[in-house]
Amino acid sequence: MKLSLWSSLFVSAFYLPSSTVAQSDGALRQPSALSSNGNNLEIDLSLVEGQHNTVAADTFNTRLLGGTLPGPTVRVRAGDWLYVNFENELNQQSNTNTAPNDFAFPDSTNLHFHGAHVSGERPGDDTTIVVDAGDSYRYEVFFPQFHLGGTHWIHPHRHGAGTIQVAGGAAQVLIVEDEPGDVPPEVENAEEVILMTQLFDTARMDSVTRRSGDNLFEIDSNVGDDFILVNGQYRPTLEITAGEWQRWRVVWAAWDRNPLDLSIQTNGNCEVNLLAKDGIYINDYPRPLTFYPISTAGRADIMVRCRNTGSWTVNSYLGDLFDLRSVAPPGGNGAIDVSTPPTSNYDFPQPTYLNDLRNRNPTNGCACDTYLSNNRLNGISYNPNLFLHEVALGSIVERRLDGVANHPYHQHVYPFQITQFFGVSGSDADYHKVGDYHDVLMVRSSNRVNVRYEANNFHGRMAVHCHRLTHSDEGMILAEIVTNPDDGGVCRCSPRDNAQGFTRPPTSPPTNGPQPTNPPVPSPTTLPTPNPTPNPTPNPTPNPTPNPTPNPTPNPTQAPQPGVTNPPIPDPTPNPTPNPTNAPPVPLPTVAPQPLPTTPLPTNAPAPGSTPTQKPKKPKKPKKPKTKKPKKPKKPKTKKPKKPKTKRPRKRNN
Ligand SMILES: [Cu+2]
Repeated sequence: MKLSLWSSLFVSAFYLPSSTVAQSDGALRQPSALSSNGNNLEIDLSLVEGQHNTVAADTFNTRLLGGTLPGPTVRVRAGDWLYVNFENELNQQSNTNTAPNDFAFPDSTNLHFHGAHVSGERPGDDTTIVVDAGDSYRYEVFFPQFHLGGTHWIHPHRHGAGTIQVAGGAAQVLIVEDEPGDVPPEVENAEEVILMTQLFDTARMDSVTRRSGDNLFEIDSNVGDDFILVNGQYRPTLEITAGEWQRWRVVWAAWDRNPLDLSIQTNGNCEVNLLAKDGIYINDYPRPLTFYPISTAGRADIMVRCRNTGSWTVNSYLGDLFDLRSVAPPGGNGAIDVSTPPTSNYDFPQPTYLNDLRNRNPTNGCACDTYLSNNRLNGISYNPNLFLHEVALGSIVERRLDGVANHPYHQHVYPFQITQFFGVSGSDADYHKVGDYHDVLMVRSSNRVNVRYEANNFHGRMAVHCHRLTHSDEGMILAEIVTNPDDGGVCRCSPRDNAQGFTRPPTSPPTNGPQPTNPPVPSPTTLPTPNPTPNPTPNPTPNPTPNPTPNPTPNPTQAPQPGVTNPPIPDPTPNPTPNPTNAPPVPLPTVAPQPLPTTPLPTNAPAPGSTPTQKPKKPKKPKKPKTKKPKKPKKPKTKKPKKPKTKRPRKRNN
């Protein structure tokens, strides 16, 4: 916007500090990438102290994944194992906060694979894993052959430290590649642009660091209390060639309340269509939209093509986010051809974990209320040994969410389909439609939303929480537990208020489930789990419950027993969980802390009873995980050239 000379002088003289002048970090850059060659991906990744350079801040000292902001993009393919040799290279500061459900443990960490449909059990996406300063952990994450291509992200998820680490910039994009034919030609051929957007809020971080007892994070902003960086850059410029499609992979890698409210206003000079949300293709692409209220932690894939040259500002809720500059095609006479419309009614792959559940009834007992309020879910504060709801594997599950006008509700492992709103309106109604799948959802105009998911692939822990990480760190996080009906697993709800929750019922491993092509290999390099933290986060339940657990574990105070009733499992969890019985004395928990999986589930394997429509994947060249010991400081591998698109038959389910 052009201001007159007088008003410019007036504004700068009276309203803005002298340092607040138009600033930019220049042309938009893409994060570096670590790519699967189609045969699994093994990476070394560290959380380290680092400095970030941007015109937005003079001093910017923080914690970074891979040493950069954002960290390197991780690109995997369906059917891959992702092995992450993860090291926490932070130094443990003295006197940091260790209080439960508070901003605490700033130098302790772990990883979450946000949006990935993968196991929530270790050595996969289990966010109860704790990697303390100086320790390491080898994540082994299996992306099923039927995993849909999409845009996700990776960030630390250590309870108490989520805010300080994510809000400090520790995050990276995770992409599951499309297979040939998965997407329409204009999408497959589009230039890809990653737009990793991260919020920095100096005032909030002052409070978070103070309560955490942290002296590492330090930021000296030039541009006010809060600002958003795109790929680590302040107000960069994105160039697009007129007449050509770009696929924007927008990640709102955030931790606070506000949806991104991405606004792409080009006066009709550019076509702008929603393609996918939270890494899942919508069922009515191309959905033309210029305003995107992407929930905290959500993603939007957006197709953009400009018919004219020109320059426009793309905004977020904080104002200018980046400039979009459309330039004439090189070489020719400037002819711009936009005559071919985007593909309509495209048959995107629809794996069974993304089945349309709008007209299918929830399984008996599987429709439960989940109420987000007062830093609790259904009145329960964080407790890693307690589960909010139990789900029998194979069930269609309904969650009647209450509180989503203020709390971005997020599910790990299983994304969910919106099945009913209660009063949605305005831009919310354009962006959020019944039938859409999400993994995180806040809808300002509809405090109540019903969602469904089909629990048809993975057993075990499935974290659910508010993605305002300030709330989550203060207790607004629990997990649901998916159990095997063969072992008595049923659907059960915790009531909305004064809920008791459920402990993990005894389960036995599936007996004849399909095996992953690359079964988990005992990995001698896997380091033992970091020792139990001196102050275990497991707390006595805040609301002592008079009743014993519905399924009391035999001898909960005894150490986990090797499979007495179950056949020996190869490679029992190499990472023993902190033994609750060794914890310092705590007031008698009324819900007995259970030794975590007495019977380790082969959680990375497709569950038994996985739908037969998911054909076993084509055998890949067997590749053993490398057995090398993770080396100490090792920089992320350099980007490999994007591999040529080879035909790898996609298993479609429908
Ligand atoms: Cu919240």
